[in-house]
Amino acid sequence: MTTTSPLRFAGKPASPAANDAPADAPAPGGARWRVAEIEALFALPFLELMFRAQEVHRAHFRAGEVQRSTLLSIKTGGCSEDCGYCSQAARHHTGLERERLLPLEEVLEHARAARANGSSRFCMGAAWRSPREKDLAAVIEMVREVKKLGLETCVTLGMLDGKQARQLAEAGLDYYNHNVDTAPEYYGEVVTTHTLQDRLDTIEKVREAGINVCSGGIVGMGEGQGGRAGLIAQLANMSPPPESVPINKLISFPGTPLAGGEALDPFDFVRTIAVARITMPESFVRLSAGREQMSDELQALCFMAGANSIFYGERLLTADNADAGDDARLFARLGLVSI
Ligand code: SAM
Ligand code: DTB
Ligand code: SF4
Repeated sequence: MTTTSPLRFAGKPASPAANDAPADAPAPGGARWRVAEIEALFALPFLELMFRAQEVHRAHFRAGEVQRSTLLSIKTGGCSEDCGYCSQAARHHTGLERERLLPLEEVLEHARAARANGSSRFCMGAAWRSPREKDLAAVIEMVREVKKLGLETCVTLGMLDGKQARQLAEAGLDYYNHNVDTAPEYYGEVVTTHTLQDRLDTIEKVREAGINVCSGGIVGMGEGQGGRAGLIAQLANMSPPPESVPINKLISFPGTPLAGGEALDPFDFVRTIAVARITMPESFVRLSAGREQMSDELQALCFMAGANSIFYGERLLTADNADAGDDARLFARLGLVSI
């Protein structure tokens, strides 16, 4: 089972030259990782790749320590954007009920429960292209109050301008999540209502405001190994790379354009984690969406490959997450420690 026939990405990469250059040629624009080098990592025999990822992981982190974040969708559905994987796009008919921004007290109840469950970070997600002034003011209040509970805060609200990023920084926001999601040459095949450059601009504004960056992507959209190499290259070549790198496995929602594609070889998911670990040695690599469909053994391989963060708790945004009780048992069986 491999992703040899791309789902939608039938076209050739827009800039094949970068892929064709010899691995020892100087990287363009001062980039530290050439796509060809990253492709070479993906092409390593599985056990060799795992060994290298473990070496890098142990040189930078204590093995077995896993950070836990809990997610809450604070504003669900009805999004103006057309991201091909997303259950929350208004134009996709996924049967999802659109909801208003949650009231502060309800958010705090979830945050207290997350803290009681041993999460160190609380991530609030909103299905917006970008936040309106009134909505941002309400989210800022949530950030302030969640921080008072002693939790790290993360929000993902869509595109931001510089002023909005500074406002969030002033409220003490710790992380902003904004994913690049796939390789540059494929972005336009997945989303048409905004560009990859829009997303990179937001990430830059977040960075300039002094907020930690959480940025990653989705695998299993039919992108192939070259597409996964392009995704990792973008992230690893950010200066600095994101502090937090969520690697999501596509959750296939009936009614979305990307539903029903060919299944990803689970080892290719593990390879993506390992390559992220090797190329971003100091970042937390998060084993993110799709975990509820993974066996304990597959998750253990992801931890071996260098994943050291998970989403913990019963829900992601609109999809179910792995069961918290099962996670606690898995941590005990593997001797993992939550940080
Ligand atoms: N609207 C904001 C945005 O697009 O950044 C925040 C919410 S959006 C749902 C956050 C991220 O969730 C996306 O960038 C994508 O990586 C991930 N995601 C969304 N739907 C997914 C799916 N079906 N499978 C895997 N990951 C998904
Ligand atoms: C990220 O990279 N993954 C999270 C978080 N950032 C916001 C979201 C996953 C969403 C999975 C699909 C859903 O629950 O709707
Ligand atoms: Fe909207 Fe974010 Fe979903 Fe795209 S990924 S449709 S921007 S909620």
